[in-house]
Parts: sequence; structure tokens; C-alpha cells
Amino acid sequence: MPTETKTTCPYCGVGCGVIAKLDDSGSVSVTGDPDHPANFGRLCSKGSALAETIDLDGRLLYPEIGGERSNWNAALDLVASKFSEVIAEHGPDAVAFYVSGQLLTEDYYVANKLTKGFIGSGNIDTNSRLCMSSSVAGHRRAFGSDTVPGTYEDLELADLVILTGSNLAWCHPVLYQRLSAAKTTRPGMKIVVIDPRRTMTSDIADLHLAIRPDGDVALFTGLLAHIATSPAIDQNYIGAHTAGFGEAFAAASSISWDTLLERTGLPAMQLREFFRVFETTERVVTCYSQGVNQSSSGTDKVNAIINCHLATGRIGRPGMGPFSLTGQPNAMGGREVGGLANMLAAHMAIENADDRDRVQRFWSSPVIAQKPGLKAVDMFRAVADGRIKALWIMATNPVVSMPDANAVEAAIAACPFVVVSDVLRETDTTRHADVLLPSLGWGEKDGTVTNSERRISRQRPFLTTPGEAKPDWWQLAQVARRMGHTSAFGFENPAAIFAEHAALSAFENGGTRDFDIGAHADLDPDAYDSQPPFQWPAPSGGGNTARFFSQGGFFHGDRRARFIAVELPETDRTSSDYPLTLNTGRIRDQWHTMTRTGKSARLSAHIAEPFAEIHPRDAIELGVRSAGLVQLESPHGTAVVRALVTDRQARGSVFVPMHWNDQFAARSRIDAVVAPVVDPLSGQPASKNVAVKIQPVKVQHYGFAVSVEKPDGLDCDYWALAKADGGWRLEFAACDSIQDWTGWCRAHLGIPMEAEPIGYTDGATGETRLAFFDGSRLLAALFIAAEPVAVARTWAIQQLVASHDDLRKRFAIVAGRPGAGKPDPGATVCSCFGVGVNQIIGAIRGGCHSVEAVGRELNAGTNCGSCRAEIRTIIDGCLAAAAE
Ligand SMILES: Nc1nc2c(c(=O)[nH]1)N[C@H]1C(S)=C(S)[C@@H](COP(=O)(O)OP(=O)(O)OC[C@H]3O[C@@H](n4cnc5c(=O)[nH]c(N)nc54)[C@H](O)[C@@H]3O)O[C@H]1N2
Ligand SMILES: Nc1nc2c(c(=O)[nH]1)N[C@H]1C(S)=C(S)[C@@H](COP(=O)(O)OP(=O)(O)OC[C@H]3O[C@@H](n4cnc5c(=O)[nH]c(N)nc54)[C@H](O)[C@@H]3O)O[C@H]1N2
Ligand code: SF4
Ligand SMILES: [Mo]
Repeated sequence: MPTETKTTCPYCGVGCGVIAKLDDSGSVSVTGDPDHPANFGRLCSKGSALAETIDLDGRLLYPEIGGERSNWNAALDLVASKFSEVIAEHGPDAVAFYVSGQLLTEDYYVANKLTKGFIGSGNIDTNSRLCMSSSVAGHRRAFGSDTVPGTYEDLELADLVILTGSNLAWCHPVLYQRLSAAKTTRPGMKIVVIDPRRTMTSDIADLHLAIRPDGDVALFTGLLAHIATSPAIDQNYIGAHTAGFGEAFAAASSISWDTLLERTGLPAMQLREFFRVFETTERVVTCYSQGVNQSSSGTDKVNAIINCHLATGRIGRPGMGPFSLTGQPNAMGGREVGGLANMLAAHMAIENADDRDRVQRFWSSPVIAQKPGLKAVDMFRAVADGRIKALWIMATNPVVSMPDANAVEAAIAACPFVVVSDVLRETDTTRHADVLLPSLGWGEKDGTVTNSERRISRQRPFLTTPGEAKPDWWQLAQVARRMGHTSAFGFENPAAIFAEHAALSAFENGGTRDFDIGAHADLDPDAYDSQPPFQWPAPSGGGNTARFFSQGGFFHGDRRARFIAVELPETDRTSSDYPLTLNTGRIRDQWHTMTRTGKSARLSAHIAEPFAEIHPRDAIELGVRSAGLVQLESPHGTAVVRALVTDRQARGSVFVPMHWNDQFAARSRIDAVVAPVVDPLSGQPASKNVAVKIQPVKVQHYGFAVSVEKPDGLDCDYWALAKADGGWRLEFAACDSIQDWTGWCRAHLGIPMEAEPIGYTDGATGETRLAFFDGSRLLAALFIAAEPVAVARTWAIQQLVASHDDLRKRFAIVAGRPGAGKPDPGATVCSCFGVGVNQIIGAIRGGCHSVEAVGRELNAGTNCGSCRAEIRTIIDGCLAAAAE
């Protein structure tokens, strides 16, 4: 009998419930939990592929010191003694913790307690600085607390949903599915997408505003000026529950219409239409994510949005409110425990002496941090200049994800003592660790996470502990005990930590703080184990509500919200040397630095290479050819990626995904190019507006290979590796001439000497095609050309698992295309059923003119639904082409 465990997806902030089934043979399958209120059974492509990412390949299984296997006692003793020494000699601010929104709340709570209460430093920051900190700063300015007022249901209840700086279809896919289903049921519902690029999300929009980079402050300030003189204004709400409207209105109304047009880059008609639809629709939700947060004006963007909701009183009522979409599974939990350098535990403020005193009394701690610690970018600067001498990195990969990543890498490499807790042995960050601590991963670890709508769900273990891996909270508590704090870190299990966290949230609260889960302060381990998902607030006396602020009740001292008078920021960073704007973000099927999604062949099939989206006219001016290689350069570094020429991109901008790193590609860490420019209030990096220049890379040989063995020792100018069924796929390019491709295959694709190739080299063009077999099995196939290689890639990959008994047909592989009657499926669109673009086009030609019809014919889009937007785009494209 398979065992079933209800747990939570470890990827995005939607926080979907999943059921993991483990059968007697040890194999795992993962399905959506129909009872979970975030997803009601739905999953996206990443959630559906979870079972493919939990193997032990590449796992860090034992503690290491100096690259050698060690044991827990030695490793923990060393960490505790080094941290203690540095603190004794240089003070508490000479150590730092850099943690993650992918920790569980219990891990995070212990990390924060140790740093702020027992070491007495504010130097704990997190990758949430790169993710949510502008939202946190904006919420605190407006509401007096870091509160998300609404719920997911509001997106379904609204008559107007504005998505700004959010690629919901790819980044919060299940929420997108809920929204898209609501729009199907109520076609009158309007969706406005605000994004400089045309994304898969903009495809369901009634209105897509292709705003200029960072034009959002101007747009929402213009909107405030408009609604203030329209019937939409709610003077009662403003009068009863807010302060500062006059100043905000004065600032907004001083901006001319021409300035608005210029700063937003939008046509006047679109701007008017947007203002009109906001004015006339009461039920409006404005969702925002990284296009808002990751900006040098991120906090002002958040407040400009909130201003409009306060001015109309459209907040905290069904279908109304500003809604910050959180990225990571536990971005919210991290905020609840105070994991940011400028926060204290349980939504208390580090600047507030009463709060500091309260937390210190609750913890009975010897000290309490007196001031905010260093925010991520400053923290790594302090590592670089030697102020920080001991650093513990946990559940994040800063060498890939921090701006100015080469400088961050150099800082970590030069730091006298670096501890890294991770689940993988080899990442771009782990290679610089003095001490490596093996952590439990998803499916093994045990605790809670909070999603974007304040819902706390359990992550439960269903796998056995691999090697000597241990929970992150345990590692921290062990070090704390070894530093002398025995009783405060005597936790036996995550339930005990959660209960303490819940008790602190209620401690001397009495309704003065938003975050109160006192109802769970007495939870025993059994109750914790079976705890169903619940939304906060959940105070001990009951009386919790799902939404905040419909009747005011803000958390500033006077219980009023604040309007913020924002100024228009400088937005254009380009210059004659760096004339283009680099925008970075995500793709559908990869998660961050690919340490988990990169293990799945299915997920790697959707987009297998790093790329730069470039507008066709920019491409012509730059001399960039479609599928050629380009180098992006800023004063901070360079990266090389494939050119994807598309009119979905605006002129003057390029988009590059953040995911690729040294484990999967040659020089594609885009954060090496990103400047460390931050929002002055939140400290969040402006990862979406970076001045760069681009040039085409002159290539001698373009190559594509499929290989059973993992390609190794690659030293060519460009390569990108992706997992495939039965082996690996490799895209690469060389700038210098290579003659001996058979030797190259032996050196890099693990081809044994006795395996003879079949194939040819065309002396005139240099085109080369080689295939190596072992009996009836294909070991590797290589395709080289002077142009980007034209090969039926999906078909070529399928040959890795096909049988090649028929010797004559082996030449089909060298030809690089399937024989008659075996069509090439084309690039994968639907990862659940492995359906390619050519198959979808075939079905459309055969008369399937809707997503549903394509689904009936090919199954595509009928499981997780993440590809439905793309299928719709392909249908639209085919029908438009046919009509011409
Ligand atoms: N598939 C996938 N899903 C994920 C993740 C992942 O790695 N992969 N990561 C998760 C995490 S941690 C996060 S934080 C979220 C992020 O989720 P999102 O914020 O939705 O994702 P991004 O792609 O970073 O950026 C969103 C959009 O902002 C746009 N943008 C850029 N500049 C501007 C601007 O000035 N104004 C406006 N209005 N828009 C702009 C970009 O073009 C981009 O399409 O995704 C979560 N979900
Ligand atoms: N240019 C650019 N840069 C960006 C962004 C962008 O849009 N553009 N987005 C930013 C945002 S929003 C985010 S959230 C960050 C994300 O960036 P990171 O946090 O650096 O990315 P991840 O790949 O999620 O890193 C998680 C690490 O923790 C490990 N891990 C997984 N589970 C566990 C666990 O349970 N315990 C421990 N100890 N380790 C574990 C993984 O193997 C991996 O090494 O990137 C930021 N950087
Ligand atoms: S939307 Fe996808 S990635 Fe996000 S929690 Fe749900 S299943 Fe996981
Ligand atoms: Mo994020």
C-alpha cells in the first residue's frame, strides 16, 4: 500500500498543497491536494515534476571541512568556535548570516533568534532582500505593518485585476489558472497587464500596457491625480482612516500630462483607458511582483499603488485591494520571524525600543540587536572589505543570484571563514565554503511555510534522511548551544520552535500588531503534525478575519494609514557606452539557480538554453542574427547567451533569464552583469533596469550534441547543458577552429576509444555529423555547422533511448532528421505529456482551433495547464498566418 503524505510545494509563494505518494518500491508520485485552499488540487509544471527532482544525484550527504569529509561534531565545534572567536575579537557585527525564503519558518526563527538575541547583531539578511523587501518597506510606510490585506479569492471576485510587474502565467501559475478560470466564468472581468514585455501573462489581458522600464511610479501617481477628481474618490474612508492625502494629491497633481506620457512611454489612449477602467470599477485588485519590487524606486512603486487603493477605500473588502505576490515558498514566514536585517521577530520593529525590550524579555536573552544590520548588497560589501570575517550562507546561492555576482564571488572566496548549508555538493557558492553542512531537502524536512495570502501550511517529510543530512534549524541550534546558549536553543523538534514563535506573536500584543497566531501557541507535537493549513491572524481568543483594513485599523500609532507623496524617479540608466536596458527574470519551467528543476528532463525541455530576448530592429542594428550568440556587458561583468529575436520585447530593452549558472553553462550568470544599484529605502537591487551593451559573438563552429554520459571538461567559448531522457543535451559554440571532432567527443562526451563513429565532415563547409554506438544503443551524436545548427532536436534526443538495431537507419541520426512518417515533435511546449510545437501546429492544421480542441487531440495542456497560454499563442499565430 502506498503511503500518502499531505505537504506543500517547495517552489513559489502560491503555496500549493500536494499529496506525495510513496509506494513499496520507494517510488514517489506527487499530485495536487484537492482540499488545499491555495490550489484545490491544481498544480503547475514545476509542481507536477516534483517527483523527478528528489533523487540523490549530486546531494551533499556528509559534513565537510576544507573539502574533506568530516563529521557533525567536528564541523559544529569548528563553526561555533570560529564564530565565537571572531565575535570576541572583533565584536558581534563581524559575523553575518545570509539566509533564504526557502527555509522553513522554524529554521528561520532559530537563525534570527541566534543572531539578534544571542549574538546581538542585526547582521542576518536573506535573499528576500532581492525579492520582497520593497513590498515590506512599502507596507510598513503605508500600513505601519508588513501586512498583505487580501486573499487569493479576491482575484476571483474582482471585476478588474491589474497585474503589474508580474508574469503570473509563468511565476504563479496556479493563481493564474484560478484567475483565468474566473475570467472564463465571468467574461466581463477585465485584466490589465503592465509589463514592458509582452509575456504569456499579457496574452489573457484585455489591456497590455507596455510601460517604459520603471514607469510605474508615474503611472500610478497619474492614476491618483485622476481618481482624486473623479467620483471614485472615497472621502469618508480617507477622512476616517488615513493621513497625508493632501500632500500625496498635491505631489501627484503637479505632474503634467506630457510628463506622464513621457515617463510611462504609453500612448495617451491607453493611459486614458486604464484610468477610466480603474475609476469605474469598484472591485479592483492590483497584484504586483518583481517588476515593482526589484527597482531603485521599488518602495515608491508599492506606495503609489497603495495610495490609489486607499483613495478609493478599495482595500480589505472582497475583490479589492493591493496584493503583493510573494516569490518563494516561505518569503512570508521569513518576514514573520523577522529574518530581514531591519526587522525584529513577530513583525516587531528593530528601531523601536519597546519592541526590542519586549523581544529580549520574551527570549530572556543576554543581548538584543540595537540597530538594523546590513542589507544583502551592503553585507557582501562588508564581506569584501573585511568588516565581516565569518559568514554562514543557508539555502541560497548568492554567487548566482546577487547583483554584481563576480564581486560577491570574490568577497566570499576571500572571507576568512565561510559556512554553507545546502542540499547539493556542487553549486557556484558551495565551492567557496570552508565548512559545508548537508541539509535536509524537500520531502525530508519538517516544518511550516506561509504563502502570499498569509496561509500557514505544513511541509511534512515522506522520505528517509539521506546520508547524514540534518535540518537547518538543528544545525543552527547545535551551534548556538556550543556557543553557550544551551537552554534557549534546547528545541527537540520543529513543533517546539513553532509553539515558541506563535507565543511570541501573541506576547503583549493585544491587537497592536498584525501578526498574531497565539491560537497555536500551545500546539503539541501531535497537533502540529496534523495541523491543517490556516490563515493568520489567528489570535488566541478567536476573532480572526481573512482580510485587513476594510474598516481601517492600521498599525501606525494613530491607527491611520499613510498616503505617501512620491516623486518621479530617474529611470533611464542608459548612456552612449551602455545604450540598452537589461531586464532579468524567470522562465516557466526553471526555478532560480536550477539546483532542483535542472534535474528534470521534462522541465529542461521547455527552454534548454540561456537567451536574450531582443527586438528585431535592435537585432538588425546590432548585427545580431536570430539564434546567434551575443555578449552582454556592463562595467561589472559579461555574459554570453543565445539571441532570441522577438517583437514581444520592446525596442531598447533586452530580457535575460536569471537561472543559468556555472553548473549548466559557460558564462551565462546574468547577475555578473547586473549593477548593485538598490532602492534607497528597502535596499532591494534593481535587477530589472541595468544599462548594458550587446555585441554579437563571432563563432567558428556552432554545435549541438546528445550524449548518454554527462559532457565534461568543456572549455569552449559557449556551452549550455540540459538534462534529457537517457542522458544530456548540449548546445555549444567555438570561436576557434577545431579539426578533430572525433577526438573532441572522446574527450568530452565519454566516448570510449573502441567506439568508432559513423558520419562525415564536409571539408568545404566544415559541417560535421558524428554518431557513436555501443551495440544497439546510441552513445552520442554530434552536429557541427558554421551556422546555428538546424537539427530536429527533440527527435535527436529521443534517439538516446531508442533501439538502433537496424544498421541502415543509423544514418538517419547523422542526417539529423527523422525519416518519412516520423515527424519531429519540435521544441517541447507541454512538459507533462511531452508535446512539441510541431505536433501542436499539425493539430491546428487538422482543424483544432481552440486550446480545448488541441487538448482533446494531443492531451497537451490538460494536466497542469501551465502551457495553455503558449498553446493559445501558437493557435493565434497559425490562424493569423493562414488568414494572410
Ligand atoms: N517558473 C518560476 N516561477 C517562479 C520562480 C522561478 O524561479 N521560476 N521564482 C519565484 C520567485 S522567488 C519570485 S520572486 C517570483 C517572481 O515572479 P515575477 O515577478 O512575476 O517574475 P519576473 O520574471 O522576475 O518579473 C516579472 C515581470 O516584471 C517585468 N518588468 C520588468 N521591469 C518592469 C517595470 O519597470 N515595470 C513593470 N510593471 N514590469 C516590469 C518583467 O518584464 C517580467 O515579465 O516568481 C516565483 N515563481
Ligand atoms: N538578475 C536577477 N537576479 C535575481 C532575481 C532576478 O529577478 N533577476 N531574483 C531574485 C530573487 S526574487 C530571488 S528569490 C533570488 C533567488 O536566488 P537563490 O536563493 O540564490 O536561488 P536558489 O536556486 O533558490 O538557491 C537555493 C539554494 O538552497 C539550496 N537548498 C534547497 N533547499 C534547501 C534546504 O532545505 N536547506 C538548505 N540549506 N539549502 C537548500 C539549493 O540547492 C540552492 O543552492 O534570486 C534573486 N536574484
Ligand atoms: S504554482 Fe506551481 S510552483 Fe507554485 S506552489 Fe503551486 S505547484 Fe508549486
Ligand atoms: Mo524571489
